[in-house]
Amino acid sequence: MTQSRSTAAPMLDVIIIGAGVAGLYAIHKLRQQGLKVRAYEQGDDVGGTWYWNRYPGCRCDVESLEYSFSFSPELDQEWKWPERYGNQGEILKYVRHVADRFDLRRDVQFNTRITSATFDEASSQWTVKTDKGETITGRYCIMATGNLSTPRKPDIKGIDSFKGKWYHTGLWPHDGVDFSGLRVGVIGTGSSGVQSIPHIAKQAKHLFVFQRTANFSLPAQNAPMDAEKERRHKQRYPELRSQAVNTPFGIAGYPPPTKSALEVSEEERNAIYERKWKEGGSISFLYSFTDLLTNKEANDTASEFVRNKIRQTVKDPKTAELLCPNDHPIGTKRLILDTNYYETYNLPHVKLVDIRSHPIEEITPEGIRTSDGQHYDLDAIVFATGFDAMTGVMKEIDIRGTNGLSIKEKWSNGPLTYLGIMVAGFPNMFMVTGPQSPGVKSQMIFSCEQHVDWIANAIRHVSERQSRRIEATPEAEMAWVAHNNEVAESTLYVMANSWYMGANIPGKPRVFMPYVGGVTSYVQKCNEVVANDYEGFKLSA
Ligand code: N01
Repeated sequence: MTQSRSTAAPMLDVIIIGAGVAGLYAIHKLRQQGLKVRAYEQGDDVGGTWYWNRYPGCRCDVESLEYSFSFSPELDQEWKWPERYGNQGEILKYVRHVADRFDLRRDVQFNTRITSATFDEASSQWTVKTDKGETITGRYCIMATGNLSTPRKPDIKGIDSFKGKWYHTGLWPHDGVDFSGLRVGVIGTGSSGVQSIPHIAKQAKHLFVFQRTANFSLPAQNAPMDAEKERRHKQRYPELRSQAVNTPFGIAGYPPPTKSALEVSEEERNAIYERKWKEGGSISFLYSFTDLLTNKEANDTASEFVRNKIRQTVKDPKTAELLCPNDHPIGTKRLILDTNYYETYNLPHVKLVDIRSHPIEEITPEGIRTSDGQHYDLDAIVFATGFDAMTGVMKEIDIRGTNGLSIKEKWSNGPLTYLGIMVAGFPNMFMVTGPQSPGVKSQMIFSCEQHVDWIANAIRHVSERQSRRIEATPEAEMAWVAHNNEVAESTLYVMANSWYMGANIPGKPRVFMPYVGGVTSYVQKCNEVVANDYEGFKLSA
């Protein structure tokens, strides 16, 4: 009989789970504070989401000059982004460069999955276990585990009987996939599906897109980096970086709207939408008017503008109508940026299959059968079916706080956090961009840095107070969750069956998870908490 080997590693100040953008910055920041840290990473390299999501067409929807670390002015000046929006390969190259330039890899253990994390009351320490049989202890534990880290393959009858190859966009093979000459089915039309479909269509002999819900997508208008724009942006980097905090999404440089969509004539309104459409980008479009995310009537004007664009682009009127989203206001699900998505449906070998009217009944050894009796013969299936977002990864690790309470039990009716940073009953455990923080509704790297800086200060504060333990109080947590829900309810976001709501996972509690009160008010709140002597947190020896 073999026994799993259990070795005791030396105690750390901070255990970091994940070596994506958040984990890497946490290593850098906390090491500067003289702390002994180590990150544990499941993959064999750094990069997190940009390491796993290698599907063709994967590209960031925030411009590359903005989607980057801000902690090093030298890095800001040195790095050259080749395109307006970074593609997966470019962004991964950048993250790797950051890891090397700041010598971060020496504090990362790769190919290591954390299976459990347990808080010990007596010592005020966390003990984590790895899939390699190691046991590590540390004063603090930082969950730098990302929000979209748990890819989800749907539970479709017969799924394991398929004789061809299948792929998930969030777990794409590192050496790529050649679809040349193949009959391919893509299930899912969120960002991953919409970005990959035009690329898969370039190779496949036949492409069937199985769409349950149509989503809004805008043209990215991606292009090679404009040298003059880059020069001007780099000149103003410090100013733009500090302005980001005074914006709703943590992205500076977009003039905020001043008028309601209902205040202007239809002609003026459409001219503004047209200009934004040509400029490309979701922030710019959502900034057309003040009330697109709060007033349904205002939102309808933008939704209809985009639906008309789809009708003008897609030649077959029936396909165009199926591609027109009509179950949610524009922007209440992640607004997608694409390159040639709608145009792809004009290709003769690409067919949209409406699985809203005729759901997938089963996956057979040879393909997919829908409820109208149609069978689609396939050589490969691509699941672009998304993630168990925001809470999935936290629930996959057996995390236990005081009294042995697990995070899974604590969050059985949806996530409960204070500021999206801590959870009452889980002392000394911090989350980077956890639920109920703006994370996924902001420029992600900005929010990762803001949280890591806040956490680093909190750790320093605990030690200055000669305490060993910091935890959110249940009262502060309850008030924050209520505030989060109240803010969400005042917007149109709650009208969409999105992953923000947990709606994509059967049985997952329907709770609106991100904080949508905007980056400015969120950061103000975080700063106020500190100014008020860590209001809502309890320190103890
Ligand atoms: O996942 P999704 P994603 N049968 O959940 C469908 C970020 N991201 O990977 O809507 C049939 O959005 C599902 O249909 P429905 C970004 O934040 C960013 O595309 O549930 N269909 C939907 O169409 C994004 O929002 C970038 O009816 C099923 C799709 O699968 C987030 O990641 C790029 C199904 C899932 O869409 C997630 O995007 C990529 C089933 N059983 C991702 N189950 C950029 O930066 C699910 N679907 C640009």
